[in-house]
Amino acid sequence: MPSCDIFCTVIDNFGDIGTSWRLARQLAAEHGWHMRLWVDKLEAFAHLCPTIDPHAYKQQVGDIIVEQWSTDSDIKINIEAADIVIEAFGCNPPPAYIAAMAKRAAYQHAPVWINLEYLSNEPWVADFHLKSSLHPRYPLLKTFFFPGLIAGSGGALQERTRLASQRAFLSAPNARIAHCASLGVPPAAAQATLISLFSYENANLEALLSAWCNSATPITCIVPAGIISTAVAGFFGMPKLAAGMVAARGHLTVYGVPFVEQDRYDLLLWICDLNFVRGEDSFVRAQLAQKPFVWQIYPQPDHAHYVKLEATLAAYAFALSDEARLALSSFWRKWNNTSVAPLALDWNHFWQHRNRFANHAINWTQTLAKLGDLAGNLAQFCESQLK
Ligand code: TRH
Repeated sequence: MPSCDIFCTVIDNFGDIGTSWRLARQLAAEHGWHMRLWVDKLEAFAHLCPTIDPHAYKQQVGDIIVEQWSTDSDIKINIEAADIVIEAFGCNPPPAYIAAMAKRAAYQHAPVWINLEYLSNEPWVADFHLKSSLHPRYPLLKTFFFPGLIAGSGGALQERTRLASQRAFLSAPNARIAHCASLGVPPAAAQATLISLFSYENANLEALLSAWCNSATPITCIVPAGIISTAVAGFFGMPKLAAGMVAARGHLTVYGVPFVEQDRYDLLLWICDLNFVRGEDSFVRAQLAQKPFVWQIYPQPDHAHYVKLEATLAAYAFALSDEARLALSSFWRKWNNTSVAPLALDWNHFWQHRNRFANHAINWTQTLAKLGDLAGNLAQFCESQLK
């Protein structure tokens, strides 16, 4: 089985390491690859994988070797390059490692070098996916792999066991109540809508929370610790909404919960009626959860994200009825504060379509399945290049 090194720099937040960690685990578990993951900020990694020791230079977590990637280790690298090298999101492996790749190319098969790009659904992705470029100095080809939700892209990460695990988990009596309890959230009223809220700072948060306070039926909102939990606390006039804290107004009750390890976060997405997600990895997991969701895209300074949001809406909302598609699109746009969203955030207009959104969320996973799973697509390509 091939060896593979993944390099990951944590730019900010958790998406870079979240995606790299998921990919590493899947390639090891489903494809038998010998995985080593190089990460520059282990403290960020420890948030979603608590067994990580943020101070260890080298450690083994399950089947995966995790190496701290620092300037220091860059100098110390005196190793053979792996069969397959994945740089997550154009992070540029250390020069010493690239030299080791070139050295290896001189006496055996050159490593298959992949640049795993950010997920995008813009039509040009299909033209660039799996295209290669030659290194300016060494006889090394770098291939660009584009995750996406559209035909011609590399697909999204979808573990083989995911669906069966989700079914088994949800078939347990009181799965929702038990998981809420494990997060310190008491059982909600039977008719309450359960919502998870994971997002960046958001100018429309107050409007959303006000709408929930005035909702005709009870809403229970679970907020993992982070930027948005502080903003939610502000709405209630509290200094913070830490794990274990609760606030209520009108028909809305919010609970602060801890930022939990990655697999437990999936369970939260599975039990909620609606999930607010952001960035890249939670966005994909919300789709796989087969539940309605609202996406806050990672904001870019030049508003490049507006185009990406529209491309995603075009793909995701395509099969909805006209009315439901409009309601979903205008709500997502408003939540992302885009220039094409002049109207106020209208919760009731959006949520009146909840049954359509719920059915669509289930059907959508069939569309995703047709694209194949990212790890499987990537493994197939890399292994074909090694022959
Ligand atoms: O943290 P993010 O905002 O990451 C972003 C995006 O990836 C963005 O595209 C990128 O440019 C930027 O990082 C640098 O959102 P994302 O992608 O959803 O990653 C969050 C990760 O955290 C995901 O793997 C799920 C995980 N998570 C947990 O493990 N536990 C939790 O309790 C929560 C709320 C999230």
